[in-house]
Amino acid sequence: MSIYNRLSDTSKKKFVVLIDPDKPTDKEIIDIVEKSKNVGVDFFFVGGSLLTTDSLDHCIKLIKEHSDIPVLIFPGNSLQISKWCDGFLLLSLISGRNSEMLIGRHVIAAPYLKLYGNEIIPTGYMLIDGGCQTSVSYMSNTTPIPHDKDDIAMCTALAGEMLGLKIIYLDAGSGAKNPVSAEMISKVKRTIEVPLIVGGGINTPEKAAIAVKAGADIIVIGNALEKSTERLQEFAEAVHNGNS
Ligand code: 1GP
Repeated sequence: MSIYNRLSDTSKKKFVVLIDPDKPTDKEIIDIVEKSKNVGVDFFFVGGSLLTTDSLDHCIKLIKEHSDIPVLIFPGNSLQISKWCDGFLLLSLISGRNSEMLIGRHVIAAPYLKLYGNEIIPTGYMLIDGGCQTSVSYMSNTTPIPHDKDDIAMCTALAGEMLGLKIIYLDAGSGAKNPVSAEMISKVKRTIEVPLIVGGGINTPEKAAIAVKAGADIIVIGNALEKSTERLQEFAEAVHNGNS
């Protein structure tokens, strides 16, 4: 089954663990991978707004040595490409108006992605204000959609879908103070037919449950699990218990 078919099976809510390859040691990566297998994590996303080491390939290979959970690159820039991943979220940052993030970087990355034969997931990536400046909004030089402007988010997601993007990702940014609101998630979900990923600032299982209940199909957790894996199982249950 293709990665996209798995992502778009919306009958089952998906739990994604985001790993920033720069941060953890090998031992920490193996630890979270082993624990992830036990609790039924559906995918790993790997990437970061700014990588300062040449760790992407190594991180992906290490994850794959220890599990069969698919690994998707969630790229922070066009250098974050690897032939070892199972899929690649080709992000068009549709909440912003920076042409480099809408198409420019993609032109540079496209021949390498073709060469590596990665499965490409064309993704409408939308940054939502999470109450603080995040690395991704700074690095992408884009302004997030205001937290309470549900109508702008709905129309942006709809336009992304109409342009042919296969999945929409609402992201408050890693470490956001406030996650995307339940109201916005639910309105965007009702507006589009493609699967909806939600992440950024979901730092408790309770917040994950709220996002799932509001209509998120796929939940991404990064920061909270970097700090501690203690609540990994609770996160998994919060997401998977939302299955319809
Ligand atoms: C960020 O959606 C991801 O792009 C995850 O965010 O690190 O805050 O969980 P957190």
